[in-house]
This record gives sequence, C-alpha cells and structure tokens, in this order.
Amino acid sequence: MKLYYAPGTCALGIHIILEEIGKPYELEAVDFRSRAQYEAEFLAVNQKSKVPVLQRDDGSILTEYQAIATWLALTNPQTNLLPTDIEKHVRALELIDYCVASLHMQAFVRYWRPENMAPSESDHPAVKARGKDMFLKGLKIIDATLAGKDWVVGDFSIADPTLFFISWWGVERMKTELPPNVAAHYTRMLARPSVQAALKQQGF
Ligand SMILES: N[C@@H](CCC(=O)N[C@@H](CS)C(=O)NCC(=O)O)C(=O)O
Repeated sequence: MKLYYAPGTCALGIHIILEEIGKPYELEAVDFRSRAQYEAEFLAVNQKSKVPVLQRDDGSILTEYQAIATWLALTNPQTNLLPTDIEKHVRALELIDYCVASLHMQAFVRYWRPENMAPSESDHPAVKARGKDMFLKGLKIIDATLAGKDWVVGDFSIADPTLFFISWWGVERMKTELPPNVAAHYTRMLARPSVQAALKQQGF
C-alpha cells in the first residue's frame, strides 16, 4: 500500500490510521509548493489533484478521505477502527463527514485559501474571517458531543485521527485555542505513538 500525501494536509488523518493499523505501507510526498498535484505524473494517479490517495496492494487507486478511512477500517477488522455497533458506526461517519465536508472544505479552505473562494483580493480578509468563524463554530458543536468521552464514539475509531487533523489545523495553522473537550482529545491524540510517528515522518 502507498499513501500519497503532502505534509500537514488532511492526509495526516489517513497517515495516523495507517500507523494505528501497523501493517507496512509506503509514503509518497506530493510537493504542493511546486504545484506537483497539477503535473502529469500526479494527474496519472489522481486527476482530482488532491491528497490523500491510497494505492492498494492490487495497484488500484482509492481517493476521498472518508472512503479511504472506511476501507482501511473495514479491511482491518481486527483493529476495531470502525465499531460494529450501528449507533457508534454512524456517529463515527457523522463526525468524519462533518470534519471533511464542512470544517475542511467549507470553513478551513476559506481561511487557508481565500483565493479559491473569492477572485478579488480585497475580499480575502472577509473570506478568511468567515472561514475562521465557521471553523470555531464547528469545533464548539463537536466539543459538546465529546463531553465525558475520551474518544469520539467512546472507543477509539477512524473518527479520532480525523478530528485530530482538524484540531491540528486549529492549533498550528489558525493559532486558535481549542474548546476544552476538543483540546483534551487533542492532547490524548498527541500521546499516541501513531500520531507521534506520523507527525515525525511528515517533518513536524
Ligand atoms: N474531497 C477530498 C478533499 C481532499 C483535499 O481537498 N485535499 C487537499 C489537501 S488537505 C488537497 O489535496 N489540495 C490540493 C489542491 O487543491 O490543490 C477528500 O475528502 O479527500
């Protein structure tokens, strides 16, 4: 298996899941600074120009964070990364979808890449501010669901590395304070060997 990633992107969540599973995998960095995601070599792998991308052992390519995380969990049932309990299972997917579709693609992209949202430079400060508001509102909603729990659905699951990359962006990219339950989750995640290994391999 091979994970295509760029350091500090949402691929960090998939990287942590691979570390949690503990089976051998390769890493291939895509150099976003030189816009390699738009070059022919990477387009041949993923014409969407996005990471994460997982190349599986049969050579096939899987894209989209939620699909990759779910596939990794379902093909490694011994790791219990996606609960079989239906309520916990859907709650894990609910959190992942909220993180990826809303906090990442709507909120964080406004903050980090305002030029992708508004062509006029004069609009960028307002777009960034709106993105930060949306991001912080989302973290507050997640914070309430974490009350009294160590992990998103009780047991550790693929939802936790997903919340982690969002929190990491909050801390490292936005330099914002996390609400208390999310902050405690972030600290618990930082203590896991999988998280430490992935951050180190990505150069952080
Ligand atoms: N819908 C995709 C989004 C992935 C995505 O937006 N990845 C970002 C990094 S966090 C990316 O590759 N951006 C490169 C670009 O837009 O040029 C998923 O869920 O995997």
